[in-house]
Amino acid sequence: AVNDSEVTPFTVPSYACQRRSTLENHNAVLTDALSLLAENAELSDEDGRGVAFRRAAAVLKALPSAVTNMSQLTGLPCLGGHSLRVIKDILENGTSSEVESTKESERFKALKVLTGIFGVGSKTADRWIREGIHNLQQLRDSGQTLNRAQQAGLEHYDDIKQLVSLAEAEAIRGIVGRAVASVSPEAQIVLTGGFRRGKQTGHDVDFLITHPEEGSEVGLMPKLVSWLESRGLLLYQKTTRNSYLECSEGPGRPPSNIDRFERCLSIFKLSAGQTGSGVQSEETTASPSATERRWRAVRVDLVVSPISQFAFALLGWTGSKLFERELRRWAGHEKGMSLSSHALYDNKQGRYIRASSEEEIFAHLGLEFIPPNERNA
Ligand code: DCP
Ligand code: MG
Repeated sequence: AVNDSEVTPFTVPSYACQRRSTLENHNAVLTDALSLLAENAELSDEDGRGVAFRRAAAVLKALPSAVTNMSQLTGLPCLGGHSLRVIKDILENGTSSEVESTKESERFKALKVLTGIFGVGSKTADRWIREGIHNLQQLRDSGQTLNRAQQAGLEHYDDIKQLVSLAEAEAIRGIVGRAVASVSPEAQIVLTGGFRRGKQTGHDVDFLITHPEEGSEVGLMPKLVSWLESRGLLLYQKTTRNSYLECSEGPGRPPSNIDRFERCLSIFKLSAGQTGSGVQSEETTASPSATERRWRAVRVDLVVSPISQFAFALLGWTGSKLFERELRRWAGHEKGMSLSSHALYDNKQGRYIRASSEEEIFAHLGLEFIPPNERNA
């Protein structure tokens, strides 16, 4: 007789925002494979396929133990035929031929390298690849016109592709925190993104800034950026204005999912002396120029939110990206509401629902509160 425990199917709720997804993952081999296919789909502008693979990976991440048998997957949500074939392939052969061939394909490798340049998206990378550009040297030799972001991205490529450590993120929080305090003493700054979810590394550092008095956050970003720039701390920055106006949306025009906060995308210059342990990790010593230098470049995102929208902004900027997407899908499909990083809108009642904490937003959505470290879907 077959061991019962081996064929007992797992059960998992459909939406990632109904699940507690810690950083613990008993199915990393499977989820890495599905994530690679998701990445390939996203880089090829096939977002629908990308989300399908991301959802499938998130379901496997949420399982309490490693999958050993296809029968355990019976009845699980979000596992489409394509994902199931990939999982079956790996369980039976140790690898998936589709994943291996994607990983080795020249197109995927070129898309990864080119979109790894800050300021380069999949459309630009695709155009360059069609023009025969597959790597950084070919890009430099091609004479392609690069915008300011892309020039900075190319210049700091090696630094930016290195993961940021928690120690580095905290050092930057210290510096940006001092800058914020000096331009607006009452203002508050929070580390968001992956670090708020308890990750030890990230590809960038995300901050959300607000002021306890509504309206006093206006003008904060330019002052903050000037403070940082005057001290030579920004290698690149581009600030975009807040374009969110609640009244212009009005009833029947629910808030879109696009963020319209005042936002600064930057490349921060972090000096070696500013992190407790120094900025050089073992892996970064590969580049001789990096070992001579006493600093590294780090991608830093700054967002300023009015206090009235702060809870929505905090929830929206904590991620993970899939968790956010699933929250919005839940709101729309299950509750007839529209959720964005600015507001929650009840489509039936035709009104905005206020909230001053993440807990309140989950409650309005009829969801159990999931703390940040369990949003790693
Ligand atoms: N986010 C968003 N809209 C965007 C960009 C990001 O809602 N246009 C949200 C979802 C992300 C969070 O902000 O989880 C931070 O974005 P990152 O790309 O920095 O993602 P993470 O911080 O989760 O990942 P990493 O640790 O790799 O930086
Ligand atoms: Mg981040």
